[in-house]
Amino acid sequence: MNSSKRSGTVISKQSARAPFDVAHYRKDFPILAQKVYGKPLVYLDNAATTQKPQVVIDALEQYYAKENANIHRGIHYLSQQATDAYDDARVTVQKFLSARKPSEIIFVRGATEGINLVSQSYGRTFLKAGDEILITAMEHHSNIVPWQILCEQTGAKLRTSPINDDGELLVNEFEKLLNPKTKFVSIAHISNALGTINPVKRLIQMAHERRIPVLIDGAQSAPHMAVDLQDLDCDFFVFSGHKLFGPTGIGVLYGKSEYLEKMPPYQGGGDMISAVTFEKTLYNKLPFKFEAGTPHIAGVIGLGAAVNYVARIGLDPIFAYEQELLEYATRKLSEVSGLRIIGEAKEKASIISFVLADVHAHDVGTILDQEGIAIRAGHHCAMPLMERFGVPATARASFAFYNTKEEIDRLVDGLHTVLEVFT
Ligand code: C6P
Repeated sequence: MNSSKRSGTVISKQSARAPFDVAHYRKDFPILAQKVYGKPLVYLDNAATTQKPQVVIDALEQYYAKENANIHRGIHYLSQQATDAYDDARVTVQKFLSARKPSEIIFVRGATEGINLVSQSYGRTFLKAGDEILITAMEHHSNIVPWQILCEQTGAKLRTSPINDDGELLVNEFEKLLNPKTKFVSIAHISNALGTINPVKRLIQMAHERRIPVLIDGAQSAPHMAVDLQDLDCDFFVFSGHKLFGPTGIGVLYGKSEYLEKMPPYQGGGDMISAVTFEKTLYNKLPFKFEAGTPHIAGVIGLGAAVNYVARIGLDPIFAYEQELLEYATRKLSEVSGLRIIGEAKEKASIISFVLADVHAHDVGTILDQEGIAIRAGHHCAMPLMERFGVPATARASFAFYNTKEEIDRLVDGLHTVLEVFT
């Protein structure tokens, strides 16, 4: 999978073939140069959160050292500076995702808050008892629980589209589940626990043929592949800044303005109003209607810096390089005795979940940690998915564009150490 148009992603052959200067990019991330327990850090927990390049750290420092002020309120110099930087970041994100207008970009705390906003604002307004919400069997808890809460509140019903043993969505089953009662579809672009890339463009088309709105959870896609929202044509899209080399506590909800205009505010407070009396409040226009209170200004500015940084490298070369890492790691890990990869979809992002003989995933993670290797072990906030595969937990290595094949070799050596300890 190194060229062509897929799932709303355009991979340019030319840029995908250019040599990827990983040694150069690694220098942008100060944290990667450190040692853990006296050993060079190997950071393979990028699906949980990614490391921050110096430009992002500098942007945060610059804001607090030179520009700190509240936005959209002050008439003084600093407030203007902060407001400009905040508003510029919105345009940066809009262009990054190819959204139609900046006002369709709402800053939220992260993917989780974005989904909760849609479920509460759209869902509570437009769904009723007997309606159905369709998700998939590979969703993160953030794309399950908000819909369950909505179901409790409205009497709507949550349906789940099944997957096969490789961790691929059964598209025919998905289509069969779409019926006149289906009033909302919410799907992960990429599974955080399996790495599966869902054919979201096709799924969105299927839902749209039945006039059903679709939310795409882009927490794992936006940092690793080019996303063109106009091409995808989803109605909502969410991602988290901290997985995209930006700060924690900031993320994005994209919504088509025709939906956002019809939706009531999620929270009330400052900045989301145009006029308030004790009798009635008139709400502000988009996007401010959904940004009540003083936002995470530094976070937004930091996210803007992260997006600019990633866009300069290019998502197509990043995706192509990460595919190389995925192929290499899949081959090397498959050679480790007793290792079983969970999630072998044909279309995969650079995430590998596995179980190692009968060693508990937490023990795998703990011993690798002693070797300076950071992975994640557990249910990855996808407990129903673990149940589907009959495992309580997996170990998960997830790669970013600053990882190297040498680091994968270190992971494999670390797994042999685990086996020596436990057998
Ligand atoms: N997955 C992982 O280690 P927040 O916490 O709001 O930034 O992102 C939530 C979320 C939503 N959807 C998907 C597909 C995700 O992967 C995540 C976060 C992390 O896999 C933390 S559990």
